[in-house]
Amino acid sequence: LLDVASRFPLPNDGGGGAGCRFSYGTAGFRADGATMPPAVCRAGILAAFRSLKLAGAAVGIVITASHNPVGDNGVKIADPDGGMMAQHWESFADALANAPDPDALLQLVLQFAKDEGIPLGSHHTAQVLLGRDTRPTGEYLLDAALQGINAIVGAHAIDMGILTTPQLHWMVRSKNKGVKASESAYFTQLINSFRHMLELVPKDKSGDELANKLIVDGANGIGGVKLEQIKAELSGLDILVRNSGKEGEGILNHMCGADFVQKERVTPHGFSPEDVGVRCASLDGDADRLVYFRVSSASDNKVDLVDGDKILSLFALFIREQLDIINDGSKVNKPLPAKLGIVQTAYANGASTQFLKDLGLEVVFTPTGVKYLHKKALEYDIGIYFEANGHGTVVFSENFISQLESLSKELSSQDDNGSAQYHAVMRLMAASQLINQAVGDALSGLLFVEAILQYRGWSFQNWCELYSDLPSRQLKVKVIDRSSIVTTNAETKVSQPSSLQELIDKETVNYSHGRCFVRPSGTEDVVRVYAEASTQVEADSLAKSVAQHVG
Ligand code: 16G
Ligand code: ZN
Repeated sequence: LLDVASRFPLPNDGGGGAGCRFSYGTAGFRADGATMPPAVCRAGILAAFRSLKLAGAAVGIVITASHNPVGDNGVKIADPDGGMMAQHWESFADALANAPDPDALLQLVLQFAKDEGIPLGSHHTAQVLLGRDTRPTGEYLLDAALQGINAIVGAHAIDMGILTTPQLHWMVRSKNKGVKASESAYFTQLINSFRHMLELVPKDKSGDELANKLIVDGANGIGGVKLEQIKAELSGLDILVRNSGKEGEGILNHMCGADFVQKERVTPHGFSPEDVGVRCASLDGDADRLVYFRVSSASDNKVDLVDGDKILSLFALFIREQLDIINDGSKVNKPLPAKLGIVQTAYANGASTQFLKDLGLEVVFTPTGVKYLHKKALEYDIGIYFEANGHGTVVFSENFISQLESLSKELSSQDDNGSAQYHAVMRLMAASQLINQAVGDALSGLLFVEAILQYRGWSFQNWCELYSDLPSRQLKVKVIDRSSIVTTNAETKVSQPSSLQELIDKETVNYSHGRCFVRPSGTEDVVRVYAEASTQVEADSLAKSVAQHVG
């Protein structure tokens, strides 16, 4: 350990210097790629420890900075279930990344091992699967991670290569379930479950000629590369990938990708007025975010956006309908009680929340960040979560899956496998295979969207019309210390400074459908302001006046 730590000294002002202090935020450690090796090496040590603590279960390391510029990089750890690393280890992660010198690092590690009862020594094993995105610093950071892992006796690193973030999370989960954790197993699962979903589309639902055509903006990242690999096997879908990451097509996330399209609401690089009317999707640089859009007119570069909230609404509608079909079935002796929960954040457009509540669904809120939403979603038989920015998935409890399995057996033994109930059961089973259970996954989400649109015989227009978004505005405010703002109620209210919430309330009551909240960003040194109101002018004005109180 001493040896490895001395090979990766912290940058000069690291370990307490204000300019460079690593903090394990919502997305792990993230910074300029060139400054990352010490943090990534230490993340390797951390991951090996995590696996040792969990009796040698496989954990994961992903080297990516997602939608951020190509020069940035980052590292985060996946727990054995494929989800984010347990939150109570984050403070150890911070301490480890900022330990000022090799001796301090060694002391910290030994103390933590003692406090947590982590078994050290040659009889204990640890396994860490590693994946990285296409960033040029990835290979060099991978080496730093490997050195960190190998510094721990008994730890075994397995490099899975260049992958989307959700692929690596899926592999970690699969490995621990005793399922083959390879890329081909992942692809086979997507392709087969997508085919099952299409086989279950009612025969009368055939759309027009544009119905199967989809153009995908791959953000010049890894998602487009993977989609190119499997698209020929996705029968029933005609996919064209742009910004595919091929040499000369453009720079990762630059003027393209899900984050760009969702925030700027303009066409990504590579799209033109010729694409008017065609259904398009956009992934982010590591393919864990997905939004849809359509070039709105030939005269400007604006798009009609379908964000994470509307993807969630489509999923919720579909799942609710299948549950209703199952439970309305006269031949089912026992109904299938399912607790269906929808998880959103304060950024969810108010119109989406209203739409979901009008369907009679239970909608709950958590703070921003996948780790919070995912955890909440796991409390349900079927939990559907999405952030407006396109990160989300649907999680099915094991208990519910086994109930579906027994029901399908019961129905087919009664010769009922032509019935509507049986089809609905099979659709939910296929959906649970198609949609990534470990983490939000743009590729599996995209295929789920496409299957549902075909099932309903819906065009992009039908989907857009589910509800109309309330106009909204987001602003960033630079402050001296963003941690001076503390929020509560899933970030919808400010608790400190106490006077600020009163000021926000006073502004908000002046607007019809007014809603406004502020929160310190977890990834940038700013405070974010979000406002919503009946008109764009009002949303802008509400955001502006609240921003003045913050600044
Ligand atoms: C991270 C989060 C994302 C969240 C965003 C908020 C994960 C994997 N990613 O990118 O979910 O929306 O941070 O950023 O959790 P902010 O705190 O700067 O607004
Ligand atoms: Zn991402």
